[in-house]
Amino acid sequence: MEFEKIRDALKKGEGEKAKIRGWIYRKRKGGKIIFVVVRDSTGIIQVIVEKGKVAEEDFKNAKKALIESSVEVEGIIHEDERAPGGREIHATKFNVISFAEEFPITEYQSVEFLLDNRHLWLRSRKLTEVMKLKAKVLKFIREWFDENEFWEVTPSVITMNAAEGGATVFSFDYFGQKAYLSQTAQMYLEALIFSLERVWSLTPSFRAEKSRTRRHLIEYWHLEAEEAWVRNEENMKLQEEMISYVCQKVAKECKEQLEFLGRDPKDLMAVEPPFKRIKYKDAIKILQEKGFDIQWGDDFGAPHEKALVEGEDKPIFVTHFPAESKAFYMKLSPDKKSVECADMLAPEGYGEIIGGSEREEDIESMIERLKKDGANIENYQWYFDLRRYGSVPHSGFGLGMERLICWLAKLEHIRDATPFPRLLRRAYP
Ligand code: NSS
Repeated sequence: MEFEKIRDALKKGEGEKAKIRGWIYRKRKGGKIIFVVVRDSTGIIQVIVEKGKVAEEDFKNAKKALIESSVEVEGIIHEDERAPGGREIHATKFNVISFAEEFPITEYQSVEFLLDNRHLWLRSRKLTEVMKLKAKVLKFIREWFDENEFWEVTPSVITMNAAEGGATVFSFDYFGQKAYLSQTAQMYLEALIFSLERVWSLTPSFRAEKSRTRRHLIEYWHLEAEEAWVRNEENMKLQEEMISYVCQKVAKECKEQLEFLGRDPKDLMAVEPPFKRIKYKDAIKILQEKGFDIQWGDDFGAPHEKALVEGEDKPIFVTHFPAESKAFYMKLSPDKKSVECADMLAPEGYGEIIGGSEREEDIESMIERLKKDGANIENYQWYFDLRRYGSVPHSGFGLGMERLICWLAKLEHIRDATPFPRLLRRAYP
């Protein structure tokens, strides 16, 4: 008999044979009976190891094996309402593959301790469900891009351009030249639209954020798209369609994960186009009316973003931010003070999940703005070439995968949306 997944063993009936393998999740000892809950990637099942029903050696080993020991089990399915999943296995064989040492993680542990032991804490049910959800979300996003004629491309994460500004860029020595870890793939995606028209990529992005917040990672997975012949409004349309598609799919196909994480699928079913659009200048008025001390030109912090989505059950866009507060590549609006951009804010105060804009085509205007940030203009000549040879109106956006997962999975902190979070002063393990 082949090994089967615990999920499949749980579908079997009384008296059927089962053969599973996994790790000891919980254990309780009686005199002649040991209750061992075993987990694998698909679920947990209770195994009853009874003296006399298995070889003497197997019983001794089952007694000795600590939590997280790896095991192989053969036995007979027995239906029992009290067992998780309503079935248990009465073992006929209990083979310990590796005896675990005393597992360092017990019930109540500090956040720092769990982060130090991240490589082990990844086995927890919560992180397992989050990782599964993230994999599904990536699959749904891929489907959506595929159905909408986007090509997936693979830009470099080593670059000479700090597109999102010098303040948060990591630099390093590239054989005697100063290079950066990419903050965004955008400029490379822009180069690719001239042959492929609609492209997207998923790459790590790096931000040397000096602040400790619940929404910032130093390294995050950046999902970016760029579209030829598209202006700001259509760019927003694409984003709301993509996010709605993902929410609908997650609501329907990830019920198990959502239930465990405490997210009602109905919340996500409600997410469908169109999303509300608010101009930055009106957002400022709304915030002032709500009692915030904020003026035109100020950036939004978490409390502002939370106030703006109050009462909303789906994301909203805030558009037309002041040019000074945004990157050099965003197209200036006719008023020359604001830019053709949109931030998508998730409901429930999860904050900005997407930043996008129409792209500037005027080289002089970009140079002027780059100079203000002290950038080396020479490194941008290749980018200006894109405007010199057959420029077209185009737009794009960047989605922080972990920010999206935070919202969908109702996470308190972005660190749990990625297996090995890179945080201020933490790159271990
Ligand atoms: O800086 S962004 O707002 N925009 C860009 O990088 C554009 N160049 C993207 C583009 O148009 N192709 O970042 C985009 C998103 C932002 O909305 C967040 O969801 C996420 O990237 N982001 C982050 N997630 C986690 N941690 C940090 N530090 C972070 N910074 C941005």
